[in-house]
Amino acid sequence: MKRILTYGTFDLLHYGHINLLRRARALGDYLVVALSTDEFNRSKGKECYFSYEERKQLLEAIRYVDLVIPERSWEQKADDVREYHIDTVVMGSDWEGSPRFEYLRDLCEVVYLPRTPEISTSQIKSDLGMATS
Ligand code: C2G
Repeated sequence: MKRILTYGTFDLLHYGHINLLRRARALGDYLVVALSTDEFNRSKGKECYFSYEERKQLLEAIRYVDLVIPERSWEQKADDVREYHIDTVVMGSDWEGSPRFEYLRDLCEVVYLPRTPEISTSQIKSDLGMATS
């Protein structure tokens, strides 16, 4: 049973997120998504359109997602890998080589998947004339 873990905000869920989740799940048998809490997002200077509970509900409806847990800090990842017996952490290529993930190589595999071009939550917000943060 190969267990995969990924992190994200997943606000205004879109096909770029789905492409990531589908490919991450395909690398194993079980996918855990650590979802940024509203408080953690505020610390990242992000204000989500959907609350944590709304974003969690959307993620739990996706066939590729087996479990959603809260991401409350940058520092929890090693504990998450241990607690959920993770084999591989998967992120989009915008995180490629980031020290926020590379240190996990002592504990598990780290894989970066190509981002889906042309779509992002901030792009959606600007196209809709919403303030992006
Ligand atoms: N993503 C993608 N293609 C896009 C947009 C997003 O592959 N067009 C991927 C990102 O690379 C990320 C995941 O989808 O792996 C979630 O994206 P965000 O919600 O923007 O997550 P982010 O703000 O990068 O938060 O601790 C790490 C953070 O929680 C990651």
